Amino acid sequence: MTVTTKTHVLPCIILFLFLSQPCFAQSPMNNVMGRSKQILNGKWQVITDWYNRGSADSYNDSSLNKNAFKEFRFDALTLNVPGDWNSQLPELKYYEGSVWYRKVVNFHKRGSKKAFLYFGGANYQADVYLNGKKIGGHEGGFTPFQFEVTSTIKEGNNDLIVRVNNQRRVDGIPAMAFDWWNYGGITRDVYLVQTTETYIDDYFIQLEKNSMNRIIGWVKLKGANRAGFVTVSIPELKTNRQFEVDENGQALIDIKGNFKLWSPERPKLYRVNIFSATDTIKDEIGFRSIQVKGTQIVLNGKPVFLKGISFHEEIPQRQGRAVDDADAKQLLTWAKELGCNFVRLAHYPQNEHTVRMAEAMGLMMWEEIPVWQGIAFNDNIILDKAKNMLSEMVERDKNRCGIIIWSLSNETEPSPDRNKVLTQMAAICRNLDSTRLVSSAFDHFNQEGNKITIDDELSKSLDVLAANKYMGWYAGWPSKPGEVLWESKFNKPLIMSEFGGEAVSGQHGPVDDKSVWGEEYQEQLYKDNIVMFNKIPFLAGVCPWIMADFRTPFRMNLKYQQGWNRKGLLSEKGEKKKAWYIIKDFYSTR
Ligand code: GCB
Repeated sequence: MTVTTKTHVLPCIILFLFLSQPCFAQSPMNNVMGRSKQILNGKWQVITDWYNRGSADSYNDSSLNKNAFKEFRFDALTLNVPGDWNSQLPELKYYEGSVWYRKVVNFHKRGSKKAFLYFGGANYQADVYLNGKKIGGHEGGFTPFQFEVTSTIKEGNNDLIVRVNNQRRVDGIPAMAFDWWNYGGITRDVYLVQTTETYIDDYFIQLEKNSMNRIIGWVKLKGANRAGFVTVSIPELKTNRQFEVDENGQALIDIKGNFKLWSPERPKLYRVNIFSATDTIKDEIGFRSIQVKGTQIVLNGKPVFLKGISFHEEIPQRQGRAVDDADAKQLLTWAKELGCNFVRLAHYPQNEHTVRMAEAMGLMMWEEIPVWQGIAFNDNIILDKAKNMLSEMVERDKNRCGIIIWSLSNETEPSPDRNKVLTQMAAICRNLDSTRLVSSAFDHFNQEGNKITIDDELSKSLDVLAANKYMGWYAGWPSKPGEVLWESKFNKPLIMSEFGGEAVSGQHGPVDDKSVWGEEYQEQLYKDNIVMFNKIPFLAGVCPWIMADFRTPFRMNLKYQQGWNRKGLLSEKGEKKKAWYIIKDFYSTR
């Protein structure tokens, strides 16, 4: 047993690095929620490692050998998982660094099953150790990761340790500055999943692009005995079809049916059961078609106007991350109350609970990866990292018909490096999933007088154009709102993916003076923007920024902001500002 004293810390780390194998997360299994699993949520013991002094070795067996001297030892300090650390301990409000988490996991092996540790998300970098061995690491705060632990986990108690670090980094995604709170921690559910030796790892069951009655997809098995057939059944349609598994463990699916199509008005989901020789998985899946025709977005063959709202994965009243179904319900109920048929999940893949609930509530979704301003596109590593995040997002949510748009980035400055990376990303995205639309939100336009032209070359690689334009807030009006002329060099639909302005709830002032942060100014700004929107012939949707005031160290105006971005239609307490009613009215007429 290593006794770690100050003088021993460094040799300990070196020894540890030498002994540990480089290991990374595997791509996570699909539909973890539908699996047989042990939920590892709850209180985890923690150690805050302010100066990053810890090595895994320092933490091994701390409870098993109580007499050993430990400078770092897990004791009475705990944090809830899932949860951010910033809102749980006052001294961690602004903390950006490492926290070590520990959980004793009681395990009982069932038959010849395989075991996996599955993390819904940990912000930003996670390193995972089981019974003193590093089992892998993961970078990226908003997508799931898993490790197979069949040979590492033992019957009875197991020591699971996770080091989470949320320091911002130049080559991170997002990078050094972003307009939201950098909540650190194991912010999503943790599961210990048991599967059969050969199991259904992944599947893609959606309508073929442009079709309303044909599913083209696949089921993938993992394990030693993959040969044979899989069955896909949709009991409500009396569909029960067998498909042969090829030598790579993949069965191609082709099912024709008379589906009731999913739509915001009727968010129909079907029970879909998938069987292999040794495994079964159930899901609720909807079917719809989404296309672009000229400048229109077309849902199930009919043009649709996206009545959207953006929100962060945050419960403002609690000043913390949204973590579960109850939190998702609060955010999505607000969106429904506003009259939305669409939500922009800003600015990163949000919790699977939220995505599933939004779909069940009839909300179309835009999901994006946190490629947000200031990204080091000139660094070769960025493409790899963005690619990982994109595929982890698409892999998790590709069976959610509510998702209609994958977005690659937000407000990136046009440059050869940026164009190269994002063009490749668009191709990668379509390769992962050819059935949805691809977009990216821009804030660079060619403006001359009252004429704003969308001319970003990256538009060629996108299906839907998206503009973040703060008319009346960051930019003054160049003319009367009804005289602003939007033009586009591309025959594609446009979503006004962000617009708005700040107001402190309960603060009042003149409609034409933004310096007082009054609700009346924000209300007028919304009215003016709507006048402008009504004149944009290729506008296919709008998405105000943002549903509720949100916390961000970006916003330090001591009088009005105090660490809050005040562009919410709702205050941090959920009070409706005047602008809320303007959008609600607008949506009721579209
Ligand atoms: C933007 C960003 C968003 C910010 C917002 C703002 O353009 O996309 O993340 O929070 O503006 O409030 O300025």
